[in-house]
Amino acid sequence: MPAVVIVGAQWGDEGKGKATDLLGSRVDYVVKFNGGNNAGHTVVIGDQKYALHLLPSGILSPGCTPVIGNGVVVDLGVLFEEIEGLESRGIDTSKLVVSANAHVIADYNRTLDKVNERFLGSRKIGTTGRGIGPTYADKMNRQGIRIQDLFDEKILRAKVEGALELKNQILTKVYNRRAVAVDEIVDDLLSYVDRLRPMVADTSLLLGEALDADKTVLLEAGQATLLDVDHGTYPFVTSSSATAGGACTGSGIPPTRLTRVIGIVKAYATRVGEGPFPTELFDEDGETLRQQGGEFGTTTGRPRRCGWYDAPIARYAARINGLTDFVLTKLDVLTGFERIPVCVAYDVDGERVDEMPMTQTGFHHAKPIYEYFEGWSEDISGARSIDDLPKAAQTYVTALEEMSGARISAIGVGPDRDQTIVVN
Ligand code: 2SA
Ligand code: GDP
Ligand code: MG
Repeated sequence: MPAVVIVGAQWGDEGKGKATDLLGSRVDYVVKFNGGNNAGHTVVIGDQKYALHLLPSGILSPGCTPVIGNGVVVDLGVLFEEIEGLESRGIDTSKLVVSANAHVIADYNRTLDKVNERFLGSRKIGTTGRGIGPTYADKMNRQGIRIQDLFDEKILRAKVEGALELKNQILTKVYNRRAVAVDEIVDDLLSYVDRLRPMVADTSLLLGEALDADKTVLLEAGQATLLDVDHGTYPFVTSSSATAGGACTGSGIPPTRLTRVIGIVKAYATRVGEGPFPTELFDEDGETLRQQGGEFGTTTGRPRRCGWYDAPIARYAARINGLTDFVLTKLDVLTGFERIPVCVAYDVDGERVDEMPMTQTGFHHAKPIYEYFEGWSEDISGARSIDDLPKAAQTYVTALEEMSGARISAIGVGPDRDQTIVVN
């Protein structure tokens, strides 16, 4: 009855999609438990490339049941667009199950996300503009619309009316926008009901029964540890629980049933949006990482900020998530650098700090203390065992493992499913 969690150990885009897809061919259920269509996973299978935003990566593995858990916020337009896109490429999506307790992203939440950001000006978060924050705010404020509400028009209308009462005041009086009509929202949401009905289930019951029957469940995080609303670089975070704890609350699988927690970590670091990033590079090396690593957002196409590997962050992720192991990705992207710096600790206002600083101000002030590793120039994309890697790459991987607080069980040397070294 294994329940395995996959989380991002940095700021996202570590390659969780590929790792989930790799394991997905051997599991019975893949569950998305947080976030919404702000996520972007690119999965490459042979000559086919798939960009997924809302659907769990397990949708690409025949035999696997993909589940959208209660912790997810669902944009119904995007859901059906993605389903249709995959179906037209011959992918069977009929097994998809959606939690009755998941929240829906209403059109006014997308509007509010964009106008909030504009209003914040230089204090903006750099969100994806998909309505994620306002939808989670409604959930916490007990004004959210859940999937199950769509099946009772009277309840749906009452909830939309309630949600719009204050929002229309804010939209018209603060943001100078037009008021949103209740009918507009209700009609839009109801237009999905017939297609949605067969997919909706009590997913925590479904998953509990699956584990009882010795099935394997993979829980796939969107975003990452440093973007988690509690444990990330608040306020420069997403609005959901992207860590292992969130896998439980966002799926209804209790902590005592989790058997493995895998942290996906890139051989360097990237971040999208605003917020502190101690190892960020503003020079040619940063541009080389961006180009060689294809570091552009899957959802918005935004260029990702790039920097060197930050070991205190990886250790933090290992601790917060209770990682059993790391999957190290994109080692191939470092090929060609003569010398590779790794941040081993921070200098915070003249003091050496070995762990993630306690306060955000401390983290904003953190300057990386680097250790330098010899690079390699050989193409490593064909390596399938540690012994196939040049000595310098082996030394780099061993050093990261020692610094980061959990063993490395696999190494990515290219985007393809097969371009992976499994470490025994
Ligand atoms: P939001 O939209 O409220 O979740 O934004 C809040 C912060 O979270 C960051 N965030 C992300 N960072 C990296 N990748 C993400 N997904 C896409 C991808 C990004 C894209 O996988 O490529 O396409 O631009 C993602 N989603 C949210 C965001 O940048 C804000 O800092
Ligand atoms: P996610 O959000 O964590 O799933 O990651 P994304 O899909 O947004 O970004 C990771 C990108 O790196 C994708 O384009 C993957 O195809 C690619 N990728 C994953 N693993 C590797 C790897 O080991 N090497 C290289 N070169 N690319 C990889
Ligand atoms: Mg991504």
